[in-house]
Amino acid sequence: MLIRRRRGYEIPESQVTPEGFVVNRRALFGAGAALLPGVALAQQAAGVVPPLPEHQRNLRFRPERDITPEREATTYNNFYEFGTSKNIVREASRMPLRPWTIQVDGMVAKPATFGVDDLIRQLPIEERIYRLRCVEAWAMTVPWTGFQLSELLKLVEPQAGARYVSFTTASLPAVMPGLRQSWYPWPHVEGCTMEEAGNELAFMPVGMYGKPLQAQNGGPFRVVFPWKYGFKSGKSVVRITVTDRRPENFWFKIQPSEYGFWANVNPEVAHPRWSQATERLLGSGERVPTRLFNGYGEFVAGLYTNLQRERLWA
Ligand SMILES: Nc1nc2c(c(=O)[nH]1)N[C@H]1C(S)=C(S)[C@@H](COP(=O)(O)O)O[C@H]1N2
Ligand SMILES: [Mo]
Repeated sequence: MLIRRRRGYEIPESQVTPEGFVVNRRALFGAGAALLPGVALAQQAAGVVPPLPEHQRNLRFRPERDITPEREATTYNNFYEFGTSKNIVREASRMPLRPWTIQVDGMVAKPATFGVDDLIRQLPIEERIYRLRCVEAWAMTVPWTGFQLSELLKLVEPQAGARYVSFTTASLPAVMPGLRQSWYPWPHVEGCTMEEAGNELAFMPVGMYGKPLQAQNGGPFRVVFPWKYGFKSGKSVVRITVTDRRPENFWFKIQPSEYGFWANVNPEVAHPRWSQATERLLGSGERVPTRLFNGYGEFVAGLYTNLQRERLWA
């Protein structure tokens, strides 16, 4: 299925790019003109979020249930930087999404800082419908647009000996009231192993429902590990570090007895305070059985066969 460009969503009227300008900009892409960086920079300086380029849905990843209504998925959020309620859209909308850069560093041959729009242009983007399971036992099914994490890592060439990858969320005290809650170990850092990062499911969304990713869902750029509890899928990422040491993740620091490093979904391993056997679907409110690895075992079970002594499920 072809995702058509849509214009004028979710950004203030004053920032909507006039059609003529969009067409000109695309002509410039085609020509690979030297003017392009200047145009892109001018747009960024104005805080304009460009529409996503056309892209295809990848049918290899089958949701096996209905897509969550867009309204539900974009208004019921966990994003503690903006507050601990599920209703943080208004606060998050104050976060400027351009310019936005991602620093990729650590044990890589070619450390680099990328502008988010450069990545969108350089890397193959596609749509994937993934299930997302929060550790709190609600779940949604979302069409993400993005690229595979492995494609980004290829650009920086991880070195031999690299074992983990960490993802750091933006810390913007001026727009993130949650950062004042100083008992939380900001910034939000989550991580995975190199093998997990190389798995084809590890995805970096820059869009959702065919549109650029909004702030409340981790715009402009986040990570998603669909087989793990949602807290591993860090939002609004500004830094990706390749390292040989296991990152101490945000939720592990808050409550190590409840939230570990691996956090793979397993219906048979209860959270210390509630069962994980079933989950509530956003939208319909239906309760459905939770699936091992959130239903992605065929892709990821092999990552864990030699890790039986690790606390893989919480
Ligand atoms: N930076 C940051 N990333 C975060 C969180 C957060 O509070 N801060 N919450 C996590 C949790 S608990 C979940 S379930 C998902 C929710 O993503 P969604 O709001 O897009 O559904 O984001 C995860 N990523
Ligand atoms: Mo979550």
